[in-house]
Amino acid sequence: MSIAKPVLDVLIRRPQAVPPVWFMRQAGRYLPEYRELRARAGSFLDLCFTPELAAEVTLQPIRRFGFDAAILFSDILVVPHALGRSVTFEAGEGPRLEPLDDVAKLNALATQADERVFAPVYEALGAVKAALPPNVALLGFCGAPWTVATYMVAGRGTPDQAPARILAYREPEGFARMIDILTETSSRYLVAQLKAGADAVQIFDTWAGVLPPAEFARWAVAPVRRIVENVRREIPDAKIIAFPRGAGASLGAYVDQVAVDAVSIDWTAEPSFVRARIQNRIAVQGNLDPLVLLAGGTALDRAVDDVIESYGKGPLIFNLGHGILPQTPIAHVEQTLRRIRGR
Ligand code: 1CP
Repeated sequence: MSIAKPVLDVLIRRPQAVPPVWFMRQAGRYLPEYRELRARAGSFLDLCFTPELAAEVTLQPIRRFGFDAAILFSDILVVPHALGRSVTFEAGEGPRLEPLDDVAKLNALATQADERVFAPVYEALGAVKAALPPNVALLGFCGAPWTVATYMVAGRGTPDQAPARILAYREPEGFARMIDILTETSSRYLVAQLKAGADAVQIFDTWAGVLPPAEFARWAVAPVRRIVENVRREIPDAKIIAFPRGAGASLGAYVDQVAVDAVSIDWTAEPSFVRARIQNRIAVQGNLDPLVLLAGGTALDRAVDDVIESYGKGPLIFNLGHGILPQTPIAHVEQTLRRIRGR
């Protein structure tokens, strides 16, 4: 007899009495066991590409908190790495890439990823799958082409992704070539993650919300729509969550055009709009403010109750509106889980 995974039940639109819960970036620097292992691992990419270590870090928050989903420990920037771009992670400073900031570089970008780079990721998924409790879902992921492109162009995180936006206006054809390469590579990468044991995959479009409507349609909607189509051509019942952060009122059109099973929403979402326009069709995931989780206290209890009152009658996966912050006290995560689970 197979044991149900509540996250997968929600993805087929079966609301749960107690919503399943996981947190974006649940493996990471707020956990002492992560910091300890990270210090021993060498570079961040070594951690991502050593299957035993990536699997161990993936499992740490499951053991400590009993989340309902484990998300594979890796990063969205392994895709540019596999496309031959240099990617490093400086301690405390975030990622650094060799900027791809003119049309000659865009046109010289490799069309095919070095697939061998991904082998340890699939191995890590297999190891996590074997170790997970049967009710816990395993999530794979990739970055959406637009978000990955913003880091490839700027070579680092920027507040408003201006370098990529400017390049997309100036060199739309070269930019589209890069987006197409990322779309095809990411599609194959997600299919392979699902074949390696992921129960579902999430597509992170962290920077979707900086785009005006026409650019949002071209760079955020169209590529993710194609990824979903490509993945479902190979795996028709693939379960896919999208996180078009900051999409706001465009979320309705997004869900009409991108046939995902759930969207992850941020804390600025308006509940009546989301219920009427999104949750009537697909599951929602979200959307606690990571800052209220950090702040704690009665404000945290109230905010947890608000998410459940706003979305708990429909299909809901409880999550944050964006990643957990490194300064978040562990006691606040425990408080949140007690509040959700009523004990
Ligand atoms: O020193 C460290 O330990 C590095 C911190 C760190 C961690 C823990 C980075 C660098 N990446 C990760 C893991 C990671 N990244 C996961 C693991 C699974 C999980 O627990 O959720 C995932 C899903 C990501 C995805 C990711 N990486 C996104 C999309 C989601 C989001 O949070 O917006 C983005 C934008 C990145 C890029 C990235 N990698 C790392 C950092 C610090 C950043 C952000 C850079 C910036 O914008 O300044």
